[in-house]
Formats: sequence, structure tokens, C-alpha cells
Amino acid sequence: RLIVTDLDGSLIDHDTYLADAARPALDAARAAGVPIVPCSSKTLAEMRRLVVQVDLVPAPLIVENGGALWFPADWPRLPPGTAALGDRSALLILGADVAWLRPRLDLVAAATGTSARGFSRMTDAEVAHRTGLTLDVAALARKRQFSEPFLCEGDEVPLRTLDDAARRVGARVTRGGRFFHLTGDTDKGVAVNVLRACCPPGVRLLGLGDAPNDISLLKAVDDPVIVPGVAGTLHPDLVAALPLASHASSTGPFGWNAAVLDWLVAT
Ligand code: 2M8
Ligand code: MG
Ligand code: MG
Repeated sequence: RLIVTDLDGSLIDHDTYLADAARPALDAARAAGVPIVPCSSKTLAEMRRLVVQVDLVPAPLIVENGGALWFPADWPRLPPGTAALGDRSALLILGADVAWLRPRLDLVAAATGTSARGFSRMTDAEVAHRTGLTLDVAALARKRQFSEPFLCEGDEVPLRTLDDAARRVGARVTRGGRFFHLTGDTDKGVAVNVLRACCPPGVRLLGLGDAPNDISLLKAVDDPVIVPGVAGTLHPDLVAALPLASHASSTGPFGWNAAVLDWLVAT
């Protein structure tokens, strides 16, 4: 068994970025030897810090909305194409370099007549202000490698319109809790499928997520769970895309905790 989970709004609280309410389920998963694979919009730098803060057992990380799959040192099964990093960890790039993506964000903005403005045009202080992250962590969030988060302030532009324009220039747009994200031709689900292919056959995957960028993740797992958003309601796009998914009973790490404990008992 393996658990693949979104972070913000799922394992960790949308506003406080804490996982405290999920501690019982995190401990139960550790006791049962079930790895937890974080799968997020966050950068590798943010996620490596978070793994230490939440005290997760070393496991692969899916970073920047499926832009890359990272493996800790001595992970037994690496997919083909994975390259060693200096510290004995390893990285498989699935998406596009952010230097390739950034000019394409300007093309998407022009094609859709929007004000799309990415993280590279924001300071650490602005990102901290908009997210509630500390200045240090906001700096880590701006260390993008494979995606560019952006805002279209003042424009009510549908995700579909942005994604269509992005696909015409070889990229994609998805949506997290606060930002749109421009990526290469990848998503969280692509990364989950690569991970599954290098797991022992018959592995059963639980997946948890709360926002549109989690739809592909939830479609790629055996047991999908939709976590309600900040308002306590399920995102309608997720319910429509995943009619058979389970629904967590409450928002963020509280709902995550209950859903994971139930799954560990039932499977
Ligand atoms: C961004 O990601 C979240 C994911 O739901 C969002 O779109 O709201 C990213 O910039 C990520 O790196 C950052 O940690 C997060 C903080 O809220 O925002
Ligand atoms: Mg989320
Ligand atoms: Mg996320």
C-alpha cells in the first residue's frame, strides 16, 4: 500500500500550513509501514523542508504539479531516466524547464487578454503576503524549476480558457488553492503513473486532494478521496470529474486524518 497526497488544503492546513490534526493517521501509516508520497505544486526546496517539519518517513516527492519526481537516497526502485543529484538523492524530470515556461506565460496572457503575472515578477515579500508563508519559505516557493505559479488579477478568466491557450504553445495550466500554475506537458497524475510503474506489482494507492490540480492525481489512484476546501464544501470540478470518489468528512488535515485512518483499517 502507498498513500499519495496533496499538501496545501489536504495534509496541511490551507492557512496555517500545519499538519498537526493529521498526526494520528501519520503515526498509524508509519506503524503500518505505508509510505506517504507528497504530491504538490510546491518546489523541491519547499517540500524537502516540509518533510522534515512534518517528520515524514523518507519517500519519493512529486514536485511542481508533476514537473519532476524526486527519490531519497537508497530508494530501491528508480524509473529509467532518473539522474543522481549531489546528495545521493535522485530526480526524474517529467515537465519543462521554468526558463522555457516563463516566456510562454506572456504568450498565454496575450492570447487570452489577461494580466497573467507569474512568481518571477513577484518579490519574496509579495508571495509571503499573498500566501501567509514566512519570508524564508516564500523564497523557497520562488525557487521554481518546472512550473510558474501566476495570478490573473481583475480578470474572471476560466481555467479552461487559460489551459487551451497554454496547450497551443506546448504547455498546460492548472489551478491550486490560490494560484494558477503553468507547467510543461505533465500533471500530478503523470507522475503518479510513473511512480506506480516502479512499485511492486499489485500495490494499492490511496490518493487525497482538494483542488483542480488534484483531479489527475485522484484519477491515477485506486482509492481517491476528495477533501473539502476552506469553506467546508467539495470543489464542484472534482465531484464532477470523480463521481465515484470518497469524500473526507471535514476540511484539510482533520478530514485527511479520518480518511487515512479509515483506509488503513479497511484495506
Ligand atoms: C502555491 O501552490 C498552492 C497549491 O495549492 C496554490 O496554488 O495555492 C505554490 O506557489 C507553492 O509553491 C506554495 O507553497 C503555495 C503556498 O500557498 O502556493
Ligand atoms: Mg491543495
Ligand atoms: Mg496542492
